Amino acid sequence: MSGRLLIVSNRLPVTVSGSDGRPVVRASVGGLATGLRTPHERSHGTWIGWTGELVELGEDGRCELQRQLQKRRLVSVELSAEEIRVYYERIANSVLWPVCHDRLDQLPLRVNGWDVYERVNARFADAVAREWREGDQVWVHDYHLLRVPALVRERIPRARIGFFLHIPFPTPEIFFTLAWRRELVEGMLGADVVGFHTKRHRGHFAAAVHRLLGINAHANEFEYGGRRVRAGVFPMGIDARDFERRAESPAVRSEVTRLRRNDTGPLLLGIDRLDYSKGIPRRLIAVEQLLRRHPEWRERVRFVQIAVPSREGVRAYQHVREEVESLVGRINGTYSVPAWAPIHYVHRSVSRSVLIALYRAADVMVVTPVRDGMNLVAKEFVASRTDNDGVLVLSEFAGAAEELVDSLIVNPYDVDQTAEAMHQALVMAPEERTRRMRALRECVMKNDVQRWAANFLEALGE
Ligand code: ADQ
Repeated sequence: MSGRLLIVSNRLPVTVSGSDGRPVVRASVGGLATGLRTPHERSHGTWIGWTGELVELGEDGRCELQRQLQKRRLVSVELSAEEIRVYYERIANSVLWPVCHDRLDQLPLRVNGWDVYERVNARFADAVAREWREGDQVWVHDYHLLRVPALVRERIPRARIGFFLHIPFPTPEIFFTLAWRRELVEGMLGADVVGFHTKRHRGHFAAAVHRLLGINAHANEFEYGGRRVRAGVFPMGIDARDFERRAESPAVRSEVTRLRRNDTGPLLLGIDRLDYSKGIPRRLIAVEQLLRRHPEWRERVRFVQIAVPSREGVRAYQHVREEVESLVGRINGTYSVPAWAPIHYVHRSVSRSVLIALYRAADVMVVTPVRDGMNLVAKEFVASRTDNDGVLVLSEFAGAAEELVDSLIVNPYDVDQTAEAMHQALVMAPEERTRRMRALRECVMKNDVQRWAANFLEALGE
């Protein structure tokens, strides 16, 4: 690649906190931040995004923040309180997120604010136009910025632009409920390469383009606006070597021993952001069904659910939290005895070493979203299992199911089937567990996040 890479995402790959009015900038550990770190550094490019809501910094603090961001070659796009509320919390998280996860029931009754979404997307495009130099490539990420590729194209017609959607593209029937369906699709078509996690999401996109604009794809390419737009499939991976290395570390080993202490019963594990797309309520009911149908697991099996607080300002997220907590209470109330409870529910984020220790200690990892773009938790579990043990129960509606075919695939809406898969995982013979885990590991270790970024950028460079 000759030019630089300009990465554009809603959030910058850092978190900013404050101490005594001075900013503290820390690198994020998220998948995107890790995967794009190398291309960002190697190409000496810029990363354009929002810092997240800032604590009170004062004039000096703000200057200091700009200096620190500049050192990391990050450019911040600032959002007003109203823009955060409308562009981020309403349009992105309360409208686009539920529609892309097939949850029309979560939509507000009246949707307005597309003008604010457009205005913020235009601000990101302006920032790109200021940074762009001849030969640079632009890589835009996710549903917050669906209009950005077209808006950059307006400003720099000859720019090389890529777009990647991290969440599902729903079927046209569902996508068409959005008043701005046409503008959004045209926004994405501003790119030269539009990437998805799975063939299914790409298929839905192609069907939407056909029905809205009458354009057919040939060999996954559209002729649009006198250009060729390629729709590609790039399943995202994780920093698999890093998980593998940490899983072997003394800190993780001693944490596994601590988790396992005084306990001989098997451990089932769920780890998610607390989001209605992740299928936590039905997963809890499946655990209940497991205890009902297979009483031999009572007072033996433990289900640990870690749910990271997420988007707490959005009402739908408060509802899902209440639903989960009431189910945990009901199921524990029914099945617990003084020395044992079936469900251990933790509503907070855990450190990376505890996270990996949990992956290592689990007998069965239960990943049952009702809809998920990819789901990196499933891959993190696999990468952490250098012991070639542990069983993955995986929803057919997670993008990861297209690749991780050696897991036990379930339909999360079929609670009885999910409960039976948990049972099957618990009684699975060691040889079969090993055979399946080896196959899963081969896939996850090979198709890691570095490879994902390299594949996308190669397609963009063609
Ligand atoms: P998410 O919906 O956030 O991502 P996911 O892919 O599972 O979902 O990634 C979650 C990340 O958060 C993982 O790296 C995980 O380790 C971390 N995490 C989860 N729970 C945690 C906890 N309790 N404590 C600490 N860390 C925790 C969106 C899409 C996905 C897509 C990704 C990447 O919704 O479908 O896979 O982007 O494209």
